[in-house]
Amino acid sequence: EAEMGEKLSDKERQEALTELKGWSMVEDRDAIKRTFEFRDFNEAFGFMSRVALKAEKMDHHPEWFNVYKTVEVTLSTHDAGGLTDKDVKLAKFMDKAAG
Ligand code: HBI
Repeated sequence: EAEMGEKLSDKERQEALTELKGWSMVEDRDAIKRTFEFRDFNEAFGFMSRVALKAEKMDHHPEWFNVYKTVEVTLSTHDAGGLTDKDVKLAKFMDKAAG
C-alpha cells in the first residue's frame, strides 16, 4: 500500500480509476484527467472556487483550463513525479463538488 505522497502502484491506479467518475489516464504522463461541463460560466467558476479552497487546504493543486462552462482538469503530484493518493483524494472531492 503506497503511503501518502508516494506514487501509486499499477494496481492502486486501476482501483482508483474505478472509484472515480469519468476520469482517465493521460496518454503520455502518470496523471489523470477529466472534463467537467456545467450549465454556464457561473456554475463552472463556482466549482473552481470550491476546489481552489480545498486545494489550498490540501496544499495540492490541479492543472486546469476553463473555457466558459467547461473545466478540463489534470491531476498529478509534481513532487512525486506521478500519481499519488493526493490526486485521488482531490479527484473524489471534485466529483462531489461537481454534483
Ligand atoms: N500540487 N499537484 C501538485 N503537486 C505538487 O507536488 C504540489 C502541489 N501543490 C503544492 C506543493 N506541491 C508544495 O508542497 C510544494 O510546492 C512545496
